[in-house]
Amino acid sequence: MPLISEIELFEAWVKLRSPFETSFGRTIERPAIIVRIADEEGFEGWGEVVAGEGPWYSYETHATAWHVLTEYIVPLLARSRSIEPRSVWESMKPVRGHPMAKAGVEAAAWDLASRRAGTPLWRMIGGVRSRIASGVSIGIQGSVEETLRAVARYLEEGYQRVKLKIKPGWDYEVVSRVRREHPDVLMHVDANASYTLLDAPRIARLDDLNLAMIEQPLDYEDLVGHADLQRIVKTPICLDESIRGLGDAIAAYRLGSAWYINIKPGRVGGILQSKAIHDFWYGSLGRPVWIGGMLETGIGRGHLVALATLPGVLYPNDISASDRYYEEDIVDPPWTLNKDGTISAPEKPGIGVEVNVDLLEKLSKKRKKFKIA
Ligand code: OSB
Ligand code: MG
Repeated sequence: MPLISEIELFEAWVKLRSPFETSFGRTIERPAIIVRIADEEGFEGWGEVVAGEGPWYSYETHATAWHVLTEYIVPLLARSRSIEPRSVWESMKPVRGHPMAKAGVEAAAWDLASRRAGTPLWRMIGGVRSRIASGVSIGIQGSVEETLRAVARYLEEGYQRVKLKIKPGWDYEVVSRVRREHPDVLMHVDANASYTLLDAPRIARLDDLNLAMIEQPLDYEDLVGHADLQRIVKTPICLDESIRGLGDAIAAYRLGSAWYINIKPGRVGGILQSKAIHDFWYGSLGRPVWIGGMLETGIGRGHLVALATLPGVLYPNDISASDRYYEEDIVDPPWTLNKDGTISAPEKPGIGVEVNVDLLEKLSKKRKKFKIA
């Protein structure tokens, strides 16, 4: 097996087509640290670090990820030099935490491994479907009318389900209006940890609205609170921020904190950890999972598409087409939505799309190449 010969990091800044607002803030332009790993035979693989500009969704930021990657993770990989995704994961173990930084590197190793094998990544990790169900996550808008317009537009495009971002003061009124306009649409809400248990009666009003789930209503550290809330609220709870690894998934099950889990490789440290959670939640418990998103560029989206082909991914994902996020994506071809509201898992090797390196370089404010020998 050839060894790692180069690791390259790009700090790209990508502009969203429209601002994305959640309970924790508004994003217009976001950093995307892109990781490229090359081996001695000239094969390469790409990954994306989903850490945000500030420590709002998680404690990681693009700056902490850059620091941990350049000072600690790259030196560890330079010592082991193995291109095998499992060894890459093992060699990063001395670094505690920082799952987004690790996931970006592990993702590049998976892309590399599947390009070398001439296999689509989704087949290599055990995927079972060649089209994945696509949903759309709709940020907090300026008004109910704007929300209704956004929902109508995305449904027109064919998305299979909508998720509305909510927060205290922006919840029942807007969601009930959307429900009235679209009585049969598959729909859920995401609070991004903005409520407390004291809001339980307010959250329980949502039970009238036939929502598939309520995503992360309470604090990310509060598994017990979610279990208490689930005894009051009938709509199934889905955990996002709270699930940082398999241990959290097991605890959430034991406590009864959630019926669903959304899996984001960046949040849990990569594809192997994502698979472990999938295998527990679906394989052992028989409960569905779905794949969440972090407004990834087409590179990170490629890994999400691959994960969404796993057998237990049985609810539409936060994986939308490139044009839902960006005027111009950094991959070729861009991700597109089929008429039936699916995205096709490519038959090409790796994540199945090529990186537009010229555009990536143009968008990058920082760039660092490590020759490994
Ligand atoms: O909570 O799911 C979330 C985006 C950034 C940070 C957190 C979340 C989101 C989304 C967007 O909901 C999902 C997507 O990439 O389409
Ligand atoms: Mg979420």
